[in-house]
Amino acid sequence: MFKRISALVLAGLTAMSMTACGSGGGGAGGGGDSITMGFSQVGAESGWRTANTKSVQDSAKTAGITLKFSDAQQKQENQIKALRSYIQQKVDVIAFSPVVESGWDTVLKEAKDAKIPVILTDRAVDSKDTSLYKTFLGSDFVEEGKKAGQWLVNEYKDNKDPVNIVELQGTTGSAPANDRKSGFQEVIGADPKFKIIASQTGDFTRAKGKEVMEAFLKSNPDIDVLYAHNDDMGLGAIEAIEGAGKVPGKDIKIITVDAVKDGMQALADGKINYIVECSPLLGPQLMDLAKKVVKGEQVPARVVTEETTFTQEQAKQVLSSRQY
Ligand code: GYE
Repeated sequence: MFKRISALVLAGLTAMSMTACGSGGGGAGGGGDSITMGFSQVGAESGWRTANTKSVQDSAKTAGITLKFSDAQQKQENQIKALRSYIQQKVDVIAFSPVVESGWDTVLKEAKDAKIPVILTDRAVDSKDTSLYKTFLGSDFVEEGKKAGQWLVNEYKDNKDPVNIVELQGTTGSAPANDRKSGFQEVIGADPKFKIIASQTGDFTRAKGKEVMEAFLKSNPDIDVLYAHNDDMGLGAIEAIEGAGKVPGKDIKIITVDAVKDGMQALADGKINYIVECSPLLGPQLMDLAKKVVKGEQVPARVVTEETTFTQEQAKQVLSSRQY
């Protein structure tokens, strides 16, 4: 049962006067105890995102939560609009995966004033006021960057020559791009032989990953390693590398993050050398947290997803059972 009775009564009145969509907003109209969640997704930029969206939608169904879902096409302004519309509709809880880290304080304050709890899922915000959201569920991206760096340090431990690295960054200003870069840098920075000779965003997409890698290959004849912040950009880059007559995984070693099926296939095929896992299956935990915050229960301020890493051999073993 809800604790936010007064908010609900208000929600009910508003819903009756304002909307006819009958989606059970705020438990409105029916007076039942079903929860309505407004979820603003980043976009559909990668295999990871597709799996994440499916996980959220499936888990909402299983949990009996009514989901209002919107896709922001990687644009912050679209997400802010979606959040405002959820506030207006007086949903019970808002969950969103912020495309970039900065610039959320105003709209989060609006949600707080409307007494709608907010859950950050997948990506973080840099708001100083942590009372603007209830919890943040997602991976530790700095740790992922470190794992990528550690593999590289180990791979080149007997090598004295410079190692020329190119980096395909995720969406500029996003938490995973910022953190995967800094975690990686922290580990490889301890040895001056590792040199990042080019680093640019590929927006987490395959098409942009290919395009930027083509440019890298043209201006840098001597690339030893590609570090791509996700599988999709790595997969696009593989096409560029093959197009330039080089062998991915051999002439250029490739490290990526995510471990979606297509990435794992390329790893098993020897085209990628190492993948740091980032799980998109956040739906079940998100729904549990949503139920708790709507009831007014305490939840941990941070819930970190458990993840592993994969070598080529390990990819061959788990590929057939990979869910996404
Ligand atoms: O790694 C990438 C997606 O935020 C963790 O976003 C997510 C990242 C994921 O586009 O593939």
